[in-house]
Amino acid sequence: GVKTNIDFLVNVLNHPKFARGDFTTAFIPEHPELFDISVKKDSEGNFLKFIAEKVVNETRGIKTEFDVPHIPNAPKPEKLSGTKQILEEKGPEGVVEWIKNQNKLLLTDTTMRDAHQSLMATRVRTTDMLKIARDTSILGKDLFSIGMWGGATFDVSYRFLKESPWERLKEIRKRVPNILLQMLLRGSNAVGYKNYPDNVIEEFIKEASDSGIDLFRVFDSLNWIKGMEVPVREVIKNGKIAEVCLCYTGDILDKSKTKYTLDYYIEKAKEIEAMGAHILGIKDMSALLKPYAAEKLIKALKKNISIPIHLHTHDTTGNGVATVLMAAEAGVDIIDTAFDAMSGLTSQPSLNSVVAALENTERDTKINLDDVQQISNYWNVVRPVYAQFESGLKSGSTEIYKYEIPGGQYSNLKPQIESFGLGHRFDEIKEMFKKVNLLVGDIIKVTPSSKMVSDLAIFMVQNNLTPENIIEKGKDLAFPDSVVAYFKGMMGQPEGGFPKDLQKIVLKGEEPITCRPGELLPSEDFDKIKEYLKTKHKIDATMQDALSYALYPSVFEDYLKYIKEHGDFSKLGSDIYFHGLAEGETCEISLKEGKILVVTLLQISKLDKDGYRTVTFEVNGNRRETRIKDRT
Ligand code: 3PY
Ligand code: ZN
Repeated sequence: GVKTNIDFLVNVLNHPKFARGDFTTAFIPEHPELFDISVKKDSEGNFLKFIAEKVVNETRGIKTEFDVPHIPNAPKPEKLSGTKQILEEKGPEGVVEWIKNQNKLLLTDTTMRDAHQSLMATRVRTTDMLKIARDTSILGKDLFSIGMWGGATFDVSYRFLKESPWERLKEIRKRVPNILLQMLLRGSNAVGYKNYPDNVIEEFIKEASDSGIDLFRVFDSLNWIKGMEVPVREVIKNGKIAEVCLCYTGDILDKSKTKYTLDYYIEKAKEIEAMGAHILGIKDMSALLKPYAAEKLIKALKKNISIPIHLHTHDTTGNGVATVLMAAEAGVDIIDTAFDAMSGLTSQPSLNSVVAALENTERDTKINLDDVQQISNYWNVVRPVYAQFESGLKSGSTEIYKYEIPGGQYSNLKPQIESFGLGHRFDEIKEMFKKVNLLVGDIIKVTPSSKMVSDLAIFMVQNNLTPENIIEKGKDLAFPDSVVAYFKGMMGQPEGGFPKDLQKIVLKGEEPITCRPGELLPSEDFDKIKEYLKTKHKIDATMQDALSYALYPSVFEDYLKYIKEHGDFSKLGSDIYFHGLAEGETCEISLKEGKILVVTLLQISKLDKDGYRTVTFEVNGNRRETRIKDRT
């Protein structure tokens, strides 16, 4: 009917190609999605339904009052030039040269990636980052880099936040023209938990480079150098900065520990320098690098390699700032920190504390404390909105030295274990984590190897297995996928090889591999993926879409389905996104079409005989009702 034709016309007019004037007569036949008039993205109804769902099934209209964060709106200096301009003008080698000429300690801020990954299960939404991004570029203009992508942020954006990580990168880049943007790449696992074919890694790095990433921090979850060759080569090929990591575990000060010694780290660092890395990253994901160990390590590395050193640590054990200061004293070039409102505990040590500690010393960061305080103030007000995702840890946890559990994983482990109904056995599982590490060969534990260790620890507690009886009892058990993948060699090769007995029990006759897993995996056919996405989801798939599908097929498809069925809520304020509206509360919602809705939640009705509740709103002066099934 008439309505159908109008919807079709709206779809045509809103199509980006049509809007750009970039179309031919084949435009309509080539875009079957134009006929898809069931989707009314951003429509008023979608938003009301979203809020009504939230209040009926989650909040019941009860909501804490959140303060509105102050956006500093700092005046833009005439020339806003930073590390990004050095990269653009002089390339990665120019950046390396520049770092070497600095006496000041250079700082990376991790607020938009590892800090929220470690403190609140990676849930910070793009909209909250964008509000402070421009100010960060001005008030934080002396930062070396901003860590804002990679690690778990890619998966979580699609899976839980229903927003595009690519969009996040693009929008932050627009607002931060002067500071290097940095991502964490899990070597051959990219931003996932398994090995991908080489062409996925290559295309991913190319696309991330083109979309705004300047510095790739690459690591391998077993410190297996071979596992990083493809990504490092690709980063260099794209003219970006390759920061290659040495993951730190154990304790070099403890003479009784003979596997991960100072010599082990020096040898690895030399290999990393030899593979063409621009910067050496020390990745202390579990906060095991004690202050005096940091001094010893950095001093030794400085003697043995000539590329700059970038230290990444966490504050899990409570010694974070001390480690940073000792590393600074020993000559480290760059340190990861987080704005104080987002620092400490399982996150990074506080940027503000480090800046203050080094004022008027040789390594003075020259960062203005009052300026960065304004950014901290913003995050201080944003953080309570995400309280439901915080782990509840109230203090540092020195027992981590014993268990060697990475920061992000430590804060996640308790809820994960509770979800298995094993909450009361948390201490036992931590002990088992330690035992399992030794059982699988005393390995580096970081995503995904750390997840394998916790999967096995939980599995052993569930099945009453012990290191003593696993060989006997494990014969009849199917081990978790991650454990099978590890012993098969699909995560790479651990230092010192696999324990052979357990490997046989887990693999049950299957042969392990010793080469790079990427060599065996068939290349991904991106054209085929694009074709599939076009047919199945009616989208004009870009390389970014195809990559997202290649990395996380079902997560990406669920995301597409969600957006299509429910709408895109990525621009909705986080207090509403997570907490809905309180009865009587009013909010403004901007629709993509440019329209603004002023929405008040009037009331939530009693349960009707069919198990539904009617939620009544006032929208721009008109009464609107939505009936929602009560699933609680
Ligand atoms: C990640 O891989 O996401 C990490 O942060 C590892 O420490
Ligand atoms: Zn980390």
